[in-house]
Amino acid sequence: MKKDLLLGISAMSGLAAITGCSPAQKEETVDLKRPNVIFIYSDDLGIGDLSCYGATKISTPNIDSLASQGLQFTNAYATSATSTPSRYGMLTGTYPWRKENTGIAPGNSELIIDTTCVTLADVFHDAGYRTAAVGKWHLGLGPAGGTNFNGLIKPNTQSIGFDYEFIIPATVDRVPCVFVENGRVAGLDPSDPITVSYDHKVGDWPTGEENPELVKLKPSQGHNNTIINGIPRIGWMTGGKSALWNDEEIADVITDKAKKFICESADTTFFLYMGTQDIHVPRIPHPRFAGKSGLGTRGDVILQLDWTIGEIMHTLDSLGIADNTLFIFTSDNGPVIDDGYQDQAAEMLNGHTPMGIYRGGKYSLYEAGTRIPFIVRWPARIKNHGKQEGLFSQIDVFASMAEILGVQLQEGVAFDSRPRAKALLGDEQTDREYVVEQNLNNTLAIIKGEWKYLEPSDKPAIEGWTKTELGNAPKPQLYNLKEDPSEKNNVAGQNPEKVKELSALLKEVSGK
Ligand code: NG6
Ligand code: CA
Repeated sequence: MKKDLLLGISAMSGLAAITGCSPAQKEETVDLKRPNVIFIYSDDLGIGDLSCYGATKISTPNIDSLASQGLQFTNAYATSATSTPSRYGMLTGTYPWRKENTGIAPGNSELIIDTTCVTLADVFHDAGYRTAAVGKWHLGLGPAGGTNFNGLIKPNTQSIGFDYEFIIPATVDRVPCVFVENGRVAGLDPSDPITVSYDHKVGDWPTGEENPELVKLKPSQGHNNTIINGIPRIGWMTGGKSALWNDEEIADVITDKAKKFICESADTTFFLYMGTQDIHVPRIPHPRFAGKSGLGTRGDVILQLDWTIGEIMHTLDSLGIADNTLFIFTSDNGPVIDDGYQDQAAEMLNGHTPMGIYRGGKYSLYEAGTRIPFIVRWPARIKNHGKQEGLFSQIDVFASMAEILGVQLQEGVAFDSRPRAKALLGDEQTDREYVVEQNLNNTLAIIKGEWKYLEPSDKPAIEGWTKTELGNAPKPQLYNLKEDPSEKNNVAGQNPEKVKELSALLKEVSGK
């Protein structure tokens, strides 16, 4: 069934070239079962990085206004403390740790979502929406055995429900440093084919390891393979010179593609899944933002991210479709300060606290690893503006969307996702029954009510390259998040019954 539908998609998958948006507003029809949906994943953005969440050293006016026109979640979680698994969880509605190979993907990884899996994009596509993936992808492309970036890359996002794609294959610190549009590297000269390896050097382009004098941004950890635009990356590549991106322009390029997709789809109903490269390392702001935050490049790219959100909001306004567009803005995992480049992020913090009051950060099972900003705006539908304090997980976006659309999911589809549209849209302030979290080492935690249990792990407490406490410990940990949101006091010893209850629940959910 899915196969037939996909054949149908490929025939119409190419979007016609467009030169810009018609400013003419259309009469907006509000159908509360068919909103346009925009889901924007920022990268490594912390709950303390936005002024609407209390940051005082930086101002994010566009994201703040998105929040003030909708709902700002204070108790929302990504499934995982790194990118690939969180994205996998959101798009499949299944916890990533149920599947092998869902850890941080290299730039030549195969597509890790099975093409037979019904994804969130499939749900929208099958409901007649026009669907697109724009920006950071990081879920692999192509068949097992490594992506061939020359020619048509298949399977791609169009094999799992997206009509249009314009994507960064992995992360901006990983090769290949090119965009892929509808299965082909954008701007590739066939006479200069791309070779990529994550095992050994390919070609003769300089590397950070061999030619550190050629580097304009020095690594603090790793990041010493092929140098592209003066930045040493993870992995080696050669070829595809005409297709290489300019780091300063990535935000402009992907924002433009997203806007064009919205413009082109304004007459129909659309689902835009967008991953920003901001604020992942290397943090390279456009000159418009460089030096503007006073917090170094990490702050500058937060301003750039805020600009992107403003551009998308203005596009909706100019088309007169903001009212019936359900707009979700969030982050794939928590914040990190030094993530492998000497960009002075720590020295320039100036009192700014990306983690807020929370312990840990990206990679960690502690709160700052997965408790993320999460904002939902849908003017035609959300009437209770303000804070949503109920416990919420990105895993439930899938089933909640199906609920809004009135789509019945087949058994087994989005296995871990629960329909929570009432919480998502602020009709009620209720907690999810429980939320499961995952750190870099696949150690799990479970939150239920005010309690959080971290399963014991023999993995290291800190991996040498992160500086972040991962939350691994040989003994069980239990925190009362209401009394101790910063997870300072492990009260497992005083509460053996709670430990027993939550470890049993985690075992039941995870099957391990
Ligand atoms: C790590 C990288 C880090 C980042 C991360 C993935 C080093 C030392 N660190 O291995 O820089 O790329 O992977 O980040 O190489 S994520 O947000 O996409 O998951
Ligand atoms: Ca990330």
